[in-house]
Amino acid sequence: MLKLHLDTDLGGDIDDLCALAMALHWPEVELLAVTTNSDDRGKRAGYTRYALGLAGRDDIPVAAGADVSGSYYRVRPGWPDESVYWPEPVRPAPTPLERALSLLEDSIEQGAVLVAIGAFTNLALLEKRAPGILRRAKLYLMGGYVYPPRAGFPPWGNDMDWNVQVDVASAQVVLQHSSPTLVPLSVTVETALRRAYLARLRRSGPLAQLIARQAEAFAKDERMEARFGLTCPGLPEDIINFLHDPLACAIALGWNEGVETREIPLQMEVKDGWLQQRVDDTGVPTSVEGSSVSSGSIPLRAPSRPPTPILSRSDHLRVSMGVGERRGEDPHIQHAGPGAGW
Ligand SMILES: [Ca+2]
Repeated sequence: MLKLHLDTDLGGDIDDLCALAMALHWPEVELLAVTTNSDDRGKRAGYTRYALGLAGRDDIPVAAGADVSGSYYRVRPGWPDESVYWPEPVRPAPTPLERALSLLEDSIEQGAVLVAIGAFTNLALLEKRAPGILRRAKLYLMGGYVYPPRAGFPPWGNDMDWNVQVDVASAQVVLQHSSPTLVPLSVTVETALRRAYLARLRRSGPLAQLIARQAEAFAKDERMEARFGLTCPGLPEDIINFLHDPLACAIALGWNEGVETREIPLQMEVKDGWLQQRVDDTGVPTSVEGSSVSSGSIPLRAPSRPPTPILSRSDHLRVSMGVGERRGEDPHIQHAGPGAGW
């Protein structure tokens, strides 16, 4: 049984909810705990508990980690309208930060795969509390930006790498003190939650129905069918959202169809407050300007690191949000069969 820990910003972009549902239904996986980052007095933790409750999994510990009041973040994430996205008011579930860090630490010590699908604040705070721990973690990060998306997909740049750029200081700490596998935006933009899936989601379990509800609301708010479905030849016309976080989780859990993971020597630096990564075959340590670090202008020196595993495409990524084949199960990620349109 593979052990898993999710560190999430569930409650904003709906792909975290999809990732959670997928993880709960992935065969031979035990979800040890969920921690939230960029939380707001336990709001995300409350949403997470609510979602776990719909799946009958109140037994899984949830703790609220780094809070938006902590001045970690470039911007304060916005919140979708709770009365539209959730079927009833959801009670926040605040907990002490130390509780979240302890859950993370326990999961790492138990050998869990740790998947970070939000800002990396909690991981950086844990490294400060227990120096060296991240180096021992089986860590997968949804984020990083080395190559642009392929033609046919949104031509997003480094500034769209939310999980890194919303808290650059933490991303720096994590990348310097861990050996993560990066699942970058340039690959996750080749996934899609499609309107075609909604009918089946509505017929599935309570958690799938919540995803369907949120997907409909998200489609109205984000209008991705018009913005990307009609303009990006690589994407289905009925795209409601990308599945950044489910893909990161799937890769962490062993998914390898249509993708490959390559080891690339990366160096990073911060320019004008934005973290930039680049391939550096020399492997020479590079100074990193500390302009966005609380220590002010003290330059940080990146340690010499082994190459970073980074997800790439072997040919054509074929991952989609599907629903269970049997018994009205909640959704999991599944192979989009031959002939899939993207
Ligand atoms: Ca997320």
